Amino acid sequence: MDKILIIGACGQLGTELTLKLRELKGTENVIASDLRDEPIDLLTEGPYEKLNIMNKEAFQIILEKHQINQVYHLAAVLSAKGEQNPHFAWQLNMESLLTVLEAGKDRLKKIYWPSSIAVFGPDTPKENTPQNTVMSPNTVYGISKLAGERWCEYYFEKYGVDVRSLRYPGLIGYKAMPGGGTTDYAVDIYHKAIVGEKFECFLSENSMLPMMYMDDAVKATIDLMETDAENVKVRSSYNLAAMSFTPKEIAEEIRNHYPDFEITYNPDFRQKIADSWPGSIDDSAARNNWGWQHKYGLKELTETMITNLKDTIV
Ligand code: AKB
Repeated sequence: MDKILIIGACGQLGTELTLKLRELKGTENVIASDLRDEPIDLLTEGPYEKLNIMNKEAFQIILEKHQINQVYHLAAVLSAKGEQNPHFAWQLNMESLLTVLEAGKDRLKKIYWPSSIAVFGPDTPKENTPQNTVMSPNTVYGISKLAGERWCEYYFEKYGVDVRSLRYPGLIGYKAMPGGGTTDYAVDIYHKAIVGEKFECFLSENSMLPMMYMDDAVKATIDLMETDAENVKVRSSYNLAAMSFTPKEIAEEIRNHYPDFEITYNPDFRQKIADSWPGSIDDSAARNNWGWQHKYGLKELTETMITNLKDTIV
């Protein structure tokens, strides 16, 4: 039986992944953990542990207590926040991964760890970015994700640790807010639109970035974790894609629902980060190796975000 620990369960992806895994594996078999004393409201029904993953001892105690055999390690400092405190971001993102990978040597059957399009940089081909290409990240987040990918492959090759990973694009969902990313505008914009407010975008109107609706991201993650090990041919991290759009395009799509919606542009330091990332991603390896398929494009994303946010907020 799988006993799963989610590290960073109260975050944007963690919340939705925990809910889905509890539905699939049984609430009692999925232990949420995060820095907070108590879980967020959506996660109060199942087991919860307060955990700072920098505390290796506390991590070991939780593994032992719940007889954990799978870990989803989602805790990280993201791209924009990482630039404010680079050393801390490096320390947290790297040390926590190594702690989890070490546990993979004996106790854990499988590990999931997210990478990101941030592993790419200004020298990377921008369109249809291949799985294997020039990688020259220039954010501390991107550097830590690229180094993390190398560590994942190393632990798989050297110690047989079954660690699996996806390079997420910007993730957009309505259940939990993102924090500290460059793609966060694409969540905030919906929150402003449904309450009839004007949106000031911190990226310029033509900044094209790869994005994905949360249900697709959760599905990809669980599909990758559930597929037979022999199908997982990439042990660094898989490119993953669904749609790409600019702030101007998402605003136009929102205007199909709210014709008076207004957007202004005031690019800040995050513009440089966005400019260094690809506009679109070639994820054919994921599609060919374990059958990845996305469901949501910009139109479906916008309909779903607006319908659900209207129910929860307005
Ligand atoms: C960020 O913007 O930092 C993240 C990411 C693309 O990894 N959403």
